[in-house]
Amino acid sequence: MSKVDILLGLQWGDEGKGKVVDVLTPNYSVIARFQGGPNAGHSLEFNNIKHVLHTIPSGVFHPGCLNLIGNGVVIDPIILAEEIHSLEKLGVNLKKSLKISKKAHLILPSHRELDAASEAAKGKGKIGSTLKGIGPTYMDKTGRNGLRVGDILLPDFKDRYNFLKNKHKEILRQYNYSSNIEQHEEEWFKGIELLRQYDLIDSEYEINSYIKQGKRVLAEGAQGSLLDIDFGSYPFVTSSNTICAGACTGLGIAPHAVGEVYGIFKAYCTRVGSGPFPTELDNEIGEKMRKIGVEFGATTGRPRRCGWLDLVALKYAIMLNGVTQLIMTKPDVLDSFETIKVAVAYRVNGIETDRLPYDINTPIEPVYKEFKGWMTDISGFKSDSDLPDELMAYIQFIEQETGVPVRIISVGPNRDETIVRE
Ligand code: 2SA
Ligand code: MG
Repeated sequence: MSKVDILLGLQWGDEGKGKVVDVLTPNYSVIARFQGGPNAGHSLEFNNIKHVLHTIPSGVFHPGCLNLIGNGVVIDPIILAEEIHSLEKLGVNLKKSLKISKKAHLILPSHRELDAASEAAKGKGKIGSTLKGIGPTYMDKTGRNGLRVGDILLPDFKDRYNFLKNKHKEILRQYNYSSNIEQHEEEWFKGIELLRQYDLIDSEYEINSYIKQGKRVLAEGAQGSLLDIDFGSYPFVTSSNTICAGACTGLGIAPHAVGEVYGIFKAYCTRVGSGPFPTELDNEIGEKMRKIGVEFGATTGRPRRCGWLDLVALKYAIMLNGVTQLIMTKPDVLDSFETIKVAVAYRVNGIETDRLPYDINTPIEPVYKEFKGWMTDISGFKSDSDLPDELMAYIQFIEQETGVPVRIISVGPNRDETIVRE
């Protein structure tokens, strides 16, 4: 028997999961996605070429590794087909290395329209969704109306599709939203044809048999813990459980089958989309982080909001996930910052607290601890013994506060810019 290790983001996404999964893949036989869909943008870089994955797990660049899209994922056949084609151009053959759960739900062109209509209707209160149809697809899943990947094998699939589309059209009419669903249908059905050529499986059986055979499985999270549908700053969240528990429901594994939980966080914070961000720096310091860290949405290109590391939120995410090992990314972005701040508590209504308030409209004043910046280019460093003392002091403080060791430090986007600590 083996265990399933889980790697997930501890902030608002974009912590660098794609890169780290790609680095860890040689230790695993299977990489599995368990939630989210093409809202995700997982960036990987090697040989100085950047690759962005949306639906396909980040193990694809390692021959021999099996990539599984679990039942908890939502799939847009158009985007999946684009991803498959661009990977094929790079010589990656997915026919053998990609398997897809029959129970994963399908994003219809009308789901995307509904996402746009819902956001438009919200005006200033919009979620800032990626407009990929994620929310409406999960709504149909829990509302028991959805179409699943396995349905494409049924003789009446087209009828089911039309039934759901017409339902959506009715809702769009109520929104008074003029949509153009039919324009995307031809491409969507082409994507469905492509899907048919892949191994569509009962992934819960498959993954449990891998565990029995002692194969090593890594579950790859998308978005971040603070965007979790239950524990994020609702309603400014995504529509799936991004935390560790989501891997159990999104893959069909028992809690006791979970092994290590790798929690990945940036040395600072970013958030794309609306919602509270207590340590946000809406000034030249935040601008500097965005510029050096190239903080733009990997899916939408939107500029990401930037701010200092928030230990209150980080500890919350560590608690929810039972993180056993921490992975820190992008400290190199802070190489030229003379002072670095970390929020160690919040002041809410004049009272200091180490908890996130229930009401997201509650004004939060972060209580900061200041660190001296290292003012050194760390990008070429290969071992933690080379790292400047000021950075080590920063890391040790985080370890002390969270009680979890920082095992990996990523000092650049490339595969080889990774320090694994003993
Ligand atoms: P959605 O589309 O319904 O899931 O949006 C709901 C909220 O979740 C946020 N969200 C994300 N936040 C960070 N990164 C994501 N992936 C892309 C990236 C985002 C992009 O890697 O950069 O390109 O803009 C992601 N996906 C969803 C979203 O911003 C909403 O706040
Ligand atoms: Mg991303």
